[in-house]
Amino acid sequence: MQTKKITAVLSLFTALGIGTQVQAQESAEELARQWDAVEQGGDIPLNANSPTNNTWRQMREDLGKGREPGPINVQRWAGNYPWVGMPTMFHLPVALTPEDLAAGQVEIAFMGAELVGDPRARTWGPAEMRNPHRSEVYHTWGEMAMPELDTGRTALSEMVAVDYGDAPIDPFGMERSIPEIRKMVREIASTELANGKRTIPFIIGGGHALMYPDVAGVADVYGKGNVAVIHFDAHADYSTADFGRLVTHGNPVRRLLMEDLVKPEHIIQVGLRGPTSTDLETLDWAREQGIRYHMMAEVEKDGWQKVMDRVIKEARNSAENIFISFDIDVVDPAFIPGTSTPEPGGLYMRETLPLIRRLCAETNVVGFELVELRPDSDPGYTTMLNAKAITRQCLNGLAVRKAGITKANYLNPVMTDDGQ
Ligand SMILES: [Mn+2]
Repeated sequence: MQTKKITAVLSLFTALGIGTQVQAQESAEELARQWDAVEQGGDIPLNANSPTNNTWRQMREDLGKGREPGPINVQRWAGNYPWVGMPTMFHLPVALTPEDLAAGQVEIAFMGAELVGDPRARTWGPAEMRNPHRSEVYHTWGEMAMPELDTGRTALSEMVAVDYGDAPIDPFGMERSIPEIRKMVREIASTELANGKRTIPFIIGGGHALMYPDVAGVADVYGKGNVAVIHFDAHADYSTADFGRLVTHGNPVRRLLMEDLVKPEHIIQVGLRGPTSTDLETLDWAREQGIRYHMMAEVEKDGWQKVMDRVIKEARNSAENIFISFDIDVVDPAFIPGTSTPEPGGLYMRETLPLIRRLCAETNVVGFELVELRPDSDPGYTTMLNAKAITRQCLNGLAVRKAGITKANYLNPVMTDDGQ
């Protein structure tokens, strides 16, 4: 019995390509020579013979086997608080295959992408988004879903949303993960719905190098130059200091432009104030390109309302499709200590929420990412509380749009006036 079990486990490992493969024996001298190449300025070799070389991206082949396609509700109880049950994004049902997305006519698919590859941690973001804590736990899916008290909409009841799981991530470097993330985003965005729209990927990160595969994956579907990026960030993210990397968390904007995936005039930046990846020279470059930016100095000079109106107007006059790239460090560190590059003097939550809601209600958002979460330096849980509120505000805006409300800056009259 025991032997039978072990044999079964071993054959499973063989099927997955794990462990049982005999590694080609290389001599100590040959192995040492790999370092010589690096010492002489060469590239870092990967060991293609390693039995675990590809396990992180080896997809299970039985994801849809033996069941009808469609979202799977993994919660046992029809109505309960999300600290009871399986942790998924907002307690949502899960989907595992493109067939699930199509069969369920899924409008929003959450996806985690814990992209690493930088010495300062940006880890646990997707896991913490699924982790129910404190007051935001009341915001859930199912019978216990509650409305937002500004629009009165209950997005997760009015729209079909799922947790699509995480992108495959090479835990020791990011170059190999990036094409895999792009593929998964493309897979979500390719799903055609009966209403003529497509599933909107909501990506939770992970470092901001994600902007490259996330926007590229959406542009693969909607076409090069057909997607505008509303980029919330303390930093401009067009650094030239890439240390030889194809893309880093400091330069995804530059990379998207280099590959003509996005037109410079379709980059609209909000909240810049940090000197890393931004200086007078890089701003000169951005102005020459035609990039639009709204720094905190502009907010100081003109006030938030004017800047917010400019962003909405520019977004509406840009490409037909909008991608929101939200680097959590755009918000003041008072509200979000849990990020790796905090910059004081940022947006308040009271400023952030209406702009996110309005963009998602008043423009055609086809993708959303929330990146640079670092919950291990979030002692008061404010970062995750606010990250979830920002995400919910976009869902809220999408529900307003779905309800056919076209009024600019819509707020439910009951919420803004007690009628007395
Ligand atoms: Mn960034």
